[in-house]
Amino acid sequence: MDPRERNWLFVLIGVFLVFNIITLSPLIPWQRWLFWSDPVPDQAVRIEFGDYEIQLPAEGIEVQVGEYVEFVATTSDVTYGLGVFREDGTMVFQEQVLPGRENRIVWKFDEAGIYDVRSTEYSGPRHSEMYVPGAIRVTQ
Ligand SMILES: [Cu+2]
Repeated sequence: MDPRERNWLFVLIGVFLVFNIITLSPLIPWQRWLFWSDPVPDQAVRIEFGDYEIQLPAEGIEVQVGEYVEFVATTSDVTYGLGVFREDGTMVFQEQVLPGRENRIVWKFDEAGIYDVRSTEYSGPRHSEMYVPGAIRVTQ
């Protein structure tokens, strides 16, 4: 191997290592709990998918900023997606909802507000109807 090639290879390996060490570090605030802790949820919210409908808890979803919420999503037929969106349409998080299992995700909301729920997995011709505006209310 040419020495210049070898040096370039070391530079690439160095860039790879530094990038991964920084982005996976517990010094990054949002990585601290996502990767480096195993929080006990303060509440669990069950969401059921089936026949192109999203069934939220009848009492609504009320969450406080900073608490850990476990979303438990199930589907009675095909694969859907549980997507949570801010009012401006930007996505907060999403997970696939697979049949035959409880699909779990723990989340901590950083900002108070009203959040929408959409299906984020194309599930069939009525997929675009799977939209629940104002589904989650997050308070301080
Ligand atoms: Cu869908």
